[in-house]
Amino acid sequence: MAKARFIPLSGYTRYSEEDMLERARSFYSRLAARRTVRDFSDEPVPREVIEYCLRAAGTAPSGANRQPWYFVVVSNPELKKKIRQEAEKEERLFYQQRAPKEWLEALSVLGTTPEKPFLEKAPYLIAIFARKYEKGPEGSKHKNYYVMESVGIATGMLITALHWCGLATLTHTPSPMNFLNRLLGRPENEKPFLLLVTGYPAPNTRVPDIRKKGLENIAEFR
Ligand code: IYR
Repeated sequence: MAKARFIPLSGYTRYSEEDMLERARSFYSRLAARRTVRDFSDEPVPREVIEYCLRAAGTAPSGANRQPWYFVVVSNPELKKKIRQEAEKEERLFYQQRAPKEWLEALSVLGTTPEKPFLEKAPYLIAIFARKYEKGPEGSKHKNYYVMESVGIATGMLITALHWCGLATLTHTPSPMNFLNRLLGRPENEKPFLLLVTGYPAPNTRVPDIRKKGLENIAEFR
């Protein structure tokens, strides 16, 4: 069994209470300005920005530090087209057959449809995979822990990082999305988690008139 090794905590910054409050306020107001968009510009985005945002996501905490995530960044137009075709095939079935009435009702405020032009238009589709287990030599399997929690946290950090850089995102979950393994050549120990569409919003993009709950409705202190 590996023995725990410890090193000094470096890079930690403590702020005065006044500075903390200022940072908390301004971070909140930056994040509160984030909106999911479904209408993207095809303007290219520097790849290095995406690389740093992925590095930021890769700093996420994870169960037993297994870092059970894998990101495939798709910009190739033919590949984006194939992803769109497969996603729309599933989405048509979802909207026309699979989705219960109650679900469609819940979605009605968003105005979503099975048409997903953004999958070809946006410069980057980031396919996020959750690695259920790791493969050792001779076919042995090593379980990962809290995989969905870990990948969810990393995805949240990725969305935050991209927003911080001025990029818009759309968390897209065609269901089922196993086709991503096939199109992107990912192994069976990886489960598609979501497709994060990224780029600049199209000029004059409009978004649904929906609000976030206030603090009093999402938290309490005891
Ligand atoms: N995957 C479908 C449906 C959809 C489901 C949820 I939950 C949303 O918040 C939004 C859409 C689609 O992308 O249209």
